[in-house]
Amino acid sequence: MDEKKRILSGIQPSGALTLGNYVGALRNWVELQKSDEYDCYFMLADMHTITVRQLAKDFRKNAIDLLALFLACGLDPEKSPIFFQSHVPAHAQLGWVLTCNTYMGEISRMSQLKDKSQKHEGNIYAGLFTYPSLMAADILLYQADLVPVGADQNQHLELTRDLANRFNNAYSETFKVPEGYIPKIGARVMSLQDPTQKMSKSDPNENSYILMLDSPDAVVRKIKRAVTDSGSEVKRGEGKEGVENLMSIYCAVSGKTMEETEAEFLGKGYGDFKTAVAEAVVETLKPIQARYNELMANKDYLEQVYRNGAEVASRTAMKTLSKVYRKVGFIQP
Ligand code: ATP
Ligand code: LTN
Repeated sequence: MDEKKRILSGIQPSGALTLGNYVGALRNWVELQKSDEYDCYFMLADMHTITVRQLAKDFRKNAIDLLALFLACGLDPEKSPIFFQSHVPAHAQLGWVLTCNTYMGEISRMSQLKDKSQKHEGNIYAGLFTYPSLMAADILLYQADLVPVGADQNQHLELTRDLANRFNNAYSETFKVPEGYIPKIGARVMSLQDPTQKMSKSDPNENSYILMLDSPDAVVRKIKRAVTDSGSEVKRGEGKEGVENLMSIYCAVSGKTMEETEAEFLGKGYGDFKTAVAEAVVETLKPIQARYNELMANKDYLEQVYRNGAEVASRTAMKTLSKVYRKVGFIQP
């Protein structure tokens, strides 16, 4: 019997991937998969993306782009299914059952709902509201033990755990109650222009984020322009959030600790430090971008990856869904 712990995570194909998505989530997926200690499922959360209106042409491009980036970052489709959420109907099916077990009160408290409804004011669909119960379905369908995500997803994970416990108590043991896996460094990469805000691909100011596909020139320019403070010391501290954010980016891509970084730049100014951060980021992105370009030239391979992924994922998902349907009392078809 397979004793390995299960992992499920997802990223939305809602636009170009940022360095925040990479160090907060994707990079950890690669490490966890490599460790061979887990049985992993990696999902492109395309059904979540349509909670905000998408232009079909751009949406299709973003979806294939993200798949190629998953592979370019090192995810191995031979080891784990990599699939589109919309290709596994059980997500929508369990999502509905869980929506019917979610209180209006608890779902209204989600802070991502508040953020996104402010951003899309006048254009807020009900899917944005019920989105967390679909995310819970994504996780619970696979009986995941661990969910590697950035810190901003904590609240959604809490709700997932509450829903799992609620269902288990009401209908008997059905779902594994999952834990989050949130990295120590890079769980919340901040905007380069405003270190009180999360780095976000939907930020209108393109100097605020680094994209995984940014050219070396763009990376250097954006890091040079990043907000620091009027001091000159590379260290953590009150009022030094901008520097600290650059330090955590540096640590995340170089593998160094914050202490090592402070020691390395002792007596040096922000100019030297920013040059080093930019170089380290460029070096991290270079092989990923090269691999991405190769993969984008091989659409047949990408298609094979997601088709195969959906087939394997569907089998696991259906096992849970059938149990749930039986327990809630649906007549067997
Ligand atoms: P948006 O910025 O448009 O709100 P998003 O990037 O937050 O989108 P996703 O693409 O679904 O949303 O996020 C995918 C993963 O990346 C999640 O695990 C999320 O926690 C993580 N993530 C997103 N932004 C950051 C960040 N700035 N720092 C660390 N992790 C992040
Ligand atoms: N909600 C996440 C994306 C997401 C996800 C998931 C993450 C959808 N389903 C399941 C982990 C597990 C986001 O917007 N960042």
